[in-house]
Amino acid sequence: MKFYKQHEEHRTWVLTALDRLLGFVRTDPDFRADRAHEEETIASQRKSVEEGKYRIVFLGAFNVGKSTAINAFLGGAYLPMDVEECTSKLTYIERGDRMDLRLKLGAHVTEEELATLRTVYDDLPARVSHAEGAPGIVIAFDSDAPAFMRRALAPLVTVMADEEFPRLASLREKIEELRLALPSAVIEQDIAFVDTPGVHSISMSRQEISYNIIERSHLVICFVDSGLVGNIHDLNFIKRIIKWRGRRVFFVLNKADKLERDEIDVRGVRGPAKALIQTFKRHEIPEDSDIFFLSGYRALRAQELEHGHVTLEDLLEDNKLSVPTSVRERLEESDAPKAELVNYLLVQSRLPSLKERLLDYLLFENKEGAVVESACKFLCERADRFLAPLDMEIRLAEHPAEFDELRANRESLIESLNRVRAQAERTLNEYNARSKGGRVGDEAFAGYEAQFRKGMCDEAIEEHILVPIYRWLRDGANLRAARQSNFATLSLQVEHQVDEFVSRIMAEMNASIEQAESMARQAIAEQLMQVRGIRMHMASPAGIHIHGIEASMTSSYAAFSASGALVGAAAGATIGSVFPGIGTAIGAGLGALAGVVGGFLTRLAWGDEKWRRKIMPVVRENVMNMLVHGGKDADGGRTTPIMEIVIDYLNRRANEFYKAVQSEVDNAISQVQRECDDLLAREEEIRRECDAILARLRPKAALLDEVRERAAEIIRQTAERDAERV
Ligand SMILES: Nc1nc2c(ncn2[C@@H]2O[C@H](COP(=O)(O)OP(=O)(O)OP(=O)(O)O)[C@@H](O)[C@H]2O)c(=O)[nH]1
Ligand SMILES: [Mg+2]
Repeated sequence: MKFYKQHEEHRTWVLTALDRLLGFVRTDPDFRADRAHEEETIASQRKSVEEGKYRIVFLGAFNVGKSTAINAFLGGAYLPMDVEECTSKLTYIERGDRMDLRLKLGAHVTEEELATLRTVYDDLPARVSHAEGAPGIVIAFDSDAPAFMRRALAPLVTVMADEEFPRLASLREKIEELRLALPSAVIEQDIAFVDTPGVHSISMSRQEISYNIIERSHLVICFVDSGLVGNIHDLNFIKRIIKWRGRRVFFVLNKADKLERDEIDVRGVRGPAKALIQTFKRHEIPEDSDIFFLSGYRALRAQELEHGHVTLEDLLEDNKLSVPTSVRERLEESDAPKAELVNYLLVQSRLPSLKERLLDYLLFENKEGAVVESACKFLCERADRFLAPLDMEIRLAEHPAEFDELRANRESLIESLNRVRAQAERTLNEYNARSKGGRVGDEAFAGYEAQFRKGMCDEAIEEHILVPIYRWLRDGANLRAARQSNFATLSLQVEHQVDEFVSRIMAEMNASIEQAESMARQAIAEQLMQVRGIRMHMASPAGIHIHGIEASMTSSYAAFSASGALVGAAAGATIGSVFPGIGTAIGAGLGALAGVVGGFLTRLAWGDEKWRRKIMPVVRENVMNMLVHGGKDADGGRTTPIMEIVIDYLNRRANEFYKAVQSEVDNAISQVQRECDDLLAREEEIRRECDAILARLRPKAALLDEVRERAAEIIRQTAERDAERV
């Protein structure tokens, strides 16, 4: 009975689990298989669990006590019993919501037959109606009392009905089988009893019984009158049943109340059991068949008393029960004689042990009928099958390949980008050192300005301009020619010297600038190539689809080549625009020189040496003004010295080159950076998508997993229990 409780629990769970599965299959968008088909399979599985009955067929000669024993199992006299041959129809007894009786008919019932039945049932609290669908009649009861059912059955299933209810003969003819539904307190959930007419009965052939009933049943209980074991009729028939697919047969030696105490011996050492086993031997029936003694009558009466269908006095007066005097005396002294009698009769009847063995066998040994277990296998298999695609999706969402690839890719790009950025910074710093002064490795650079200032220092001016002029003036012819030309030739000579001097310094400067810029240009070009490499890598990481990458690549190539040109233009254009300024400055400076020297000196009649001494300071002052300090123009305004112009140019050139290069690098890098940001955004998008998928799928998967695990657990438990038994 402990097992039965467990079985009931499992059964309830299986029904709920099937409903859950059905709900998933029916409506869930994440169910990925043939909906209609699965729905049908689950529904039919559910139906078989719901209706899953272990059918126990009661077989045996007429009058052996089959109907009485079933009544005893039910705890009330629902089925008619008689001292004469009684049952004439196959009758199923199952559990239902309330008491009713359904007749399955071979042909439609006539209104006349129905009317007759209603008349016969006149004094019963029962309503007679047509069954839905196939031909049949439903008799619904307003009360559960066994007597009402018994009385309703009497005109339909008994042999004597032919005499007592001849008007219902045509209806009886049509009855193929009867189904009794009894309320839940009376009968176990998964059990159906099948009452059959005595094997001798003419109303049903053995053939019919074997094909229609035995095949659809799980246990056959063969009833033998314990007083008549010697002449069991249908042993060949019984033998066939046992051999037939190994159908289990219990032998019940009934009416054990008529036996002497020492005759009741299941081991078969003496009494009817011994006789039965000998008969088995003769007929080659396996001797391990279970043999029980039973007094169905005692069991029934005990329960009738317990349920108040009869009184204590009724039973004490029942001769068939033959309650011994010792028991009667005990009852007289008892505080609860009713309970005591019930208990005494039940124990004597041996019904409880038969019932226990019977449920035990049906629910746990009888594999063919193990509806719950097979439903568990079904649940396990289906849950697993439905779970597989969800699991797969969950795994993908937990570790999306695309996501990992994107991230790894992005991280490596950022790394290379940072490397390029550092290289570019180093290059620009080197350029700064070369142009503004500083160190590059072991090498020290003065910078453009310092280099230029050094080239144009006083000593250099002295050496390269003033000394040659002085030397030129030493030539008397030159001096005279200068005086005669109002110093125009001197002016020309100074112009020539200044021009040569400035040009030489500028050529040196240009060489330095060219070197610094070309080194920077080359290094930066390499770094930009790396950036381009990064971008190209971005465009085609394996298996990743980044929308719009093609378009952005194209535009970036365009930007790259355009800005490459820009670097060159920035450097070249400034030089061109500054050199004419130097020319103007020289021209303006020398123009002033000629005027000044002429204005002071033309009228004096000095000797050559004196002339030279007077001229040289003026030349010097003007050259210095022109180159270094700045002089006065014709309107008295200050002229900008060449030094300032060139230094200004050099600084502007260095700054502009630096800026142009830096902005190109920045552009290229920030373009890549933006694309990395896009990748990051895509990663986050994927992450969000995955999170949404996980949030949606995980509860469903958990549900399926729970069904699968619990079903597997039940299967395991069952297997363990079976192993234990062996
Ligand atoms: N003494 C005694 N009599 C019993 C017992 N069981 C049944 N009987 C009686 O035996 C007779 C036949 O009982 P039924 O239950 O109608 O027998 P059955 O096997 O259903 O008979 P059919 O329906 O004709 O096949 C009735 O008078 C019962 O009271 C029992 O355990 N002990
Ligand atoms: Mg009967």
